[in-house]
Amino acid sequence: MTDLKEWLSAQTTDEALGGAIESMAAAGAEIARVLREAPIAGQTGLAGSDNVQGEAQKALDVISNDIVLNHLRENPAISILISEELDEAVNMSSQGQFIVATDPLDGSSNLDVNVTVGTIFSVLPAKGGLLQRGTEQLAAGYVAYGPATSLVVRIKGETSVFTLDAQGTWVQTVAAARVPEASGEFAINTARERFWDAATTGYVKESVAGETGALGKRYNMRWVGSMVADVHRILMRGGIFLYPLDSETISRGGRLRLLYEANPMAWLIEGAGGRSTTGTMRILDVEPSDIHQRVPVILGSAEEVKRVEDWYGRG
Ligand code: AHM
Ligand code: MG
Repeated sequence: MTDLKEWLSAQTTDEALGGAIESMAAAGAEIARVLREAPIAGQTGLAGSDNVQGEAQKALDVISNDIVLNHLRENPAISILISEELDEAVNMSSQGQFIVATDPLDGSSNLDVNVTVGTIFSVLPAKGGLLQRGTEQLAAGYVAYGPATSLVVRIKGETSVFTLDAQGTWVQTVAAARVPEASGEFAINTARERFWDAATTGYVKESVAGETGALGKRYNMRWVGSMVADVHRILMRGGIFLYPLDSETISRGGRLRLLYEANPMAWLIEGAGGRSTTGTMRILDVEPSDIHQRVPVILGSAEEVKRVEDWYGRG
């Protein structure tokens, strides 16, 4: 069986890049330990502070952010950390060649009900500065804290899945994940229907019509409300995830964040043969203007994503 270390050395000769991924994997393993016993330790509920987007932080958001910070501080290859939980980018090692952008605990509103949450990360070259397009990513990954703790990571080639064993080793469990090109499952928060644009409404109506509609095909709907869980399902068995621009999120540019949610997920899904778009352009080509920038996110099975792009094309 291949472990993470072996996989990294086969993927890249850049030991520092492998080391950056190992630091995030170690942070993920530590966060998994904390989450497993958090209700016993009383680490639930609100921490009483707000993050940069004005949202209430859970105690575990803060704890996870600290864990990531500590692991990256120990790694001299990390120059800068961008985190959803921190207003400003944090300078780390002056010799470091990488920027890490992370959402240390995504989907944290699901914590109190024991539903899968995750840590998302993106690795960028430090010389490119804080605001780089997703195409510049050197690596990306996420850790999903579900029934098993999974690490999904991609450097350049395929997207690989590892599972944390009882000894703390990341064991490869899927060598090259493939998002099926076609699918009959979509993920969107349908409670937002009244805010949707014509393209989103058209796409969803057509899907819901099932075999009686123009597509002549039955669709199923899933929405965990935890991007990591929804994306992991899509990576393993196909489907499409949509958090499109709508009349409520339009003033903010979308709901999800470009640097540490949309870009790493798009990188992983594309590495598995899937597709990603804002509706009008490839997510990875979006030029960032702010480290906490938001963006519409549509990604998953290529045929479904193309169908959404088609709806946007009808303008
Ligand atoms: P967070 O970073 O504050 O946790 O928010 C991101 C999460 C995603 O995991 C998920 O896809 C989305 O928010 C759910 O949004 P909604 O509550 O509108 O369904
Ligand atoms: Mg989050």
